[in-house]
Amino acid sequence: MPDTLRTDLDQPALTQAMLRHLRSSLGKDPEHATTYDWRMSLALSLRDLVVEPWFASTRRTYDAKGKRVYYLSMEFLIGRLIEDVAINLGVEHIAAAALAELGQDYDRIVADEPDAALGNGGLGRLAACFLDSLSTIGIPAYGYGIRYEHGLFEQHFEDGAQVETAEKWLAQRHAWEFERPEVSISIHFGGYVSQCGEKSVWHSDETVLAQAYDTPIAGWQGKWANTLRLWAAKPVKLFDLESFNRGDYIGASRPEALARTISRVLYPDDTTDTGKELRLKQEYFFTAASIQDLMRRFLAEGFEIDSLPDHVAIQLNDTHPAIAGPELVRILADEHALPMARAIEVARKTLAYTNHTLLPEALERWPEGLFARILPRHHRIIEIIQDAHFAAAGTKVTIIEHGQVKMGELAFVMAHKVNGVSALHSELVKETVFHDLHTAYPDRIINQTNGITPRRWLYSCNPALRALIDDTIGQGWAADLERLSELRSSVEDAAFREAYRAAKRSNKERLAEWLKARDRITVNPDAMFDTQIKRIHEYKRQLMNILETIALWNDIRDDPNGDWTPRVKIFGGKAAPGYVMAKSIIHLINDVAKMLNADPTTRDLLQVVYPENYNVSMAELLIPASDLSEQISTAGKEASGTGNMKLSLNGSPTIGTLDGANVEIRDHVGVENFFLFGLTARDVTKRRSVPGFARAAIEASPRLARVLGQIADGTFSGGDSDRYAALLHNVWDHDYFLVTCDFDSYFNTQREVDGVYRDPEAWTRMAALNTAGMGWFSSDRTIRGYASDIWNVRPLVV
Ligand code: KOT
Repeated sequence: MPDTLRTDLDQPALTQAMLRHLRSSLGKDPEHATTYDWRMSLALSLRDLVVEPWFASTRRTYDAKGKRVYYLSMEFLIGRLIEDVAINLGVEHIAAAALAELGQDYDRIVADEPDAALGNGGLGRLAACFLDSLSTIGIPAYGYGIRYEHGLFEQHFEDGAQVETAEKWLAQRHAWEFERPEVSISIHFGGYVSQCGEKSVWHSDETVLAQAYDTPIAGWQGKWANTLRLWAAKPVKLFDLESFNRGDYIGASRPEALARTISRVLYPDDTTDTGKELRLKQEYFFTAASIQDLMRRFLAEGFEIDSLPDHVAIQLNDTHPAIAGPELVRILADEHALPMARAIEVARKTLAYTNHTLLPEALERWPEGLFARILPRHHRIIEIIQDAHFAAAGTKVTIIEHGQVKMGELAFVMAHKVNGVSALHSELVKETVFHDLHTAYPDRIINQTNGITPRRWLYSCNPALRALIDDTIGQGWAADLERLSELRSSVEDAAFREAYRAAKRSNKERLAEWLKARDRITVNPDAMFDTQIKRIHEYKRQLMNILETIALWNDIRDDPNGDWTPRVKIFGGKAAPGYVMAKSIIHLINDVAKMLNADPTTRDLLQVVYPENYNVSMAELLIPASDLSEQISTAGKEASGTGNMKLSLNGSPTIGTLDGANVEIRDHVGVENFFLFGLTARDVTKRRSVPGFARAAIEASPRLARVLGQIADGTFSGGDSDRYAALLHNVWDHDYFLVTCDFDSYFNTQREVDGVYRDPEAWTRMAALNTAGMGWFSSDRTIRGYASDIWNVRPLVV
């Protein structure tokens, strides 16, 4: 089947649809239409095309009485949708032609769309890839989340330091959603619980409404479309007229302001625990709305209440929706009179939980007092769940302990399956965070290695490589990514390698133009583009990368006529606003960039580029243009990584540690096509127990010692020797993430990379074998794994 679908839609029809929307939805005539107006009319015209498959999918699910999957996630990091939808419907060329006829440029219109940035990083982007795959495979599914008024903050650099401003994606109309005022669900907080005979009655003292907004998510070739349902918080009483009439205008709008606060803003933390009351309310708000909504749908079909697990699978994206356990038990027991033990059993068979991190600071815990005040009935139910678990498993693992409610333990106990997100991570989950629970329930923890959607992360973002793959192995690989292995036989063909290089070159030129236009930065596309793009975190070790950059700069200055391999070091990523050390690392990268990029002896050989406000759309530009992928986390700390998959798929070999999914990527692309360095997870644990390990490593590495000395003496901070004092103290005396121990190994491996890059044929072979080896990392494969091993659902379309 060709990679195009809507053969019934031709370009004149789309042109007419856009002109119609321009008039009737935007109220504009073509002469006065702005870029925004054209973009909206294109988006609305494309949305119209999704509606029919969307209705058909819903009908099909009802007719088949199919089991539905509910993916509960605090985050959906979607990015732009126009290109995504156009590609999935196979109308990309028609859309470009229609716009051209209207005197508009497709690329400019597409680039005008703001990113839907309802997530922080990997966890949220994974949820978005899963939505695409669920629809592509044809599994009846709903994504449930929060319609944040403000997504992830915008990042700016002021004198090299990160400054945050509010993101405003909803300042404009959002073209893709359908508002559902009729789907308004009451969510309760606070109050007390009374006993009425056997029955417990929760008398809450605060209520807000959860109102639904639906976005259809069409899969590949538009054969199936699921729903992303996001909840916005609204007040029960919009306006306090009594206060207004008294002249208290602020008091009059207080109910609305209070309620709306719940869905106002995405928490900007990635892998840290914020422990704020509002966060707990957000978690309960969207989870309770989702559970009520799915229960209503389930009951409307007339099934017996305890057949719930046969018709519903609920997946918890980390512990943020873990309150789903007690909430479901509450509904089954309190509202449907199921005996408590049976309610717990039914809920457990329905729920499953994905763990995304081992970092202790990210494991959610709530002060018991706060929890009991906001959710008194759930607090009591958790005590009952804990007692039942004690009785059944004979373990000492508690859910409530030392005045804290531990959401990881709660999610584990209430799930029939718990999964990690890479082979290594899943083993570490068994050995570390959930060791005792794993012993008590040995079949519960399984692995589902993450994946990425090849539609967005190759087909759409890399048209040059897409065309070469089409020419080489034919079409159809975008929904059958393992077919990329057919490229292997072409890698020895010099003409293929030439074409592969040309595709990479054009992507690098595209990025160079974009950097020039946006940031007035000039980069040389002949240099190696060496890319580290991800959240800024100590465990991801951007610090090690910038220290290595300084060391290389020193070496070049010591021998300016040496045989150096020109590099552009590209960084992208945001730090949580309250994460002081991560912000200091950002400042250092920018300080180093300023110094190095101004050095006439080295700047053609080594450049540092850090474009501000990295997001999904920027990733779509950077990834196809990259030559080398930096995946250098301390072994055992990165649960999986998915950027590592995107870069390798697009032809960037990895320099990396044996961490997360790097291990499996290396197996798939071949160990000879992966630059491995550093300590293993086991070495890391051992090394940490050696007293003074950091100091010893620095003293054994003159290169590293010199770099640290330069930072200390203010070389990069205009003589300010205080700016990085805390950071340096941490490196010398603490270094929990073992930057010092891996430094030499990393530096030397980078020089190996230089050697291979100097041989374009060898490098192209390696890059192409990365593309050819990455088929397994499609999120379609991941979703099929969840469907068979956790959800027990089958696709309704083939
Ligand atoms: C954030 C807060 C609490 C618990 C976990 C997180 C978290 C984990 N946020 N993002 N992650 C990342 O999830 C990705 C998808 O599984 C992984 O690839 C990545 O390694 C995690 O760091």
